[in-house]
Amino acid sequence: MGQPERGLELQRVIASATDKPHVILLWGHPDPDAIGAAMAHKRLCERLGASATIAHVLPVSRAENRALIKLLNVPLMRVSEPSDLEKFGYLALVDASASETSIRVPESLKLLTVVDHHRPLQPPKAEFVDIRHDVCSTCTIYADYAERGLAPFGAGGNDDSPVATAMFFGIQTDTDDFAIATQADLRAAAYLKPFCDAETLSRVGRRTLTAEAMDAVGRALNDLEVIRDFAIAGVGRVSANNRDAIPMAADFILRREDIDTALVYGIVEDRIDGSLRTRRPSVDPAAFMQAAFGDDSEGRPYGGGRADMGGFRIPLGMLAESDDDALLWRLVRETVYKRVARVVPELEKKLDTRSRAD
Ligand SMILES: [Mn+2]
Repeated sequence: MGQPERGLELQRVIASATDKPHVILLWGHPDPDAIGAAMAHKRLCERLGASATIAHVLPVSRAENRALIKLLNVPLMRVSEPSDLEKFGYLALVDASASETSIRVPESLKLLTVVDHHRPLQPPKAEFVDIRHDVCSTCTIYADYAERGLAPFGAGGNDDSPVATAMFFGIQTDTDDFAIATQADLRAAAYLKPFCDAETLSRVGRRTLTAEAMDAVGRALNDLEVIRDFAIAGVGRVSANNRDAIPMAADFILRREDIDTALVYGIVEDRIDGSLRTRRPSVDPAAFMQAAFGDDSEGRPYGGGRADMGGFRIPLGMLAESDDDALLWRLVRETVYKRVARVVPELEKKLDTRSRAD
């Protein structure tokens, strides 16, 4: 497999790039796996003599993730302009193989490392790339490096507890509380557990949600349309901070026993934001997204996905300036239904009956 050498190779690449500061730029809304892996990467950089900053563009949208960051004191830098990234020389990506699309990365920033468990759209061009498909979490890969001797936990009298705790929680959330964990994920969790802070773990594990997110889930249930084993639901408008109410509602709807694929969407700021969840092996979320929503004018797909989940973002453009939220929502729902009807044709009829009922 050559896996033992991967850690040595990563060590070599980081240790040969200590001349300029590193930035670990998180993709999308930071989730526990990305946060845990970023902390692991930052820890490695610092052990090897490089300075590293964890940065993100989009807000941390889930209450439980904000709690994780607060409880573990995770140092995060929010960036909004490309110039915010100019002081860094090296870029590290964790839990993603392409850099965040909502910001232009300065040319001077060199993509150094990519560690991920998702299938890449294009093979990333970085000095070090470790993409594994036999794990469900990026934190598993970083725990594997440590277990194989790259800055092992607990050695050297350092307090590794916040990093280990974040990594453990990252594995826990990306494996649906270990339900879909592979042997490698379970092994990594077992390796990290003795270094975790048990109280912090149980506090972040409470999975609190905001009142707004709960309301959004309620609206999704009200709007639920079921076609055989496919469900679609809209949540209306949600704030950027509560954007994760959309995947949360999709996860919840998927728990209904007669449904195996759920698509939930809503308006977030100036765009339509949606999440697809599926339990059915024959449904490929990326292909579903492509068939329904296609590409934007620059040829980039509106949506993407991995084996069991996918998402899409469609900018509303000038329509977003409309003051008539009810009208805007009707337009959004009609557009989404029409597009999804390319994959689930019966949806077109639902739209007809619905608009007549209006
Ligand atoms: Mn992940």
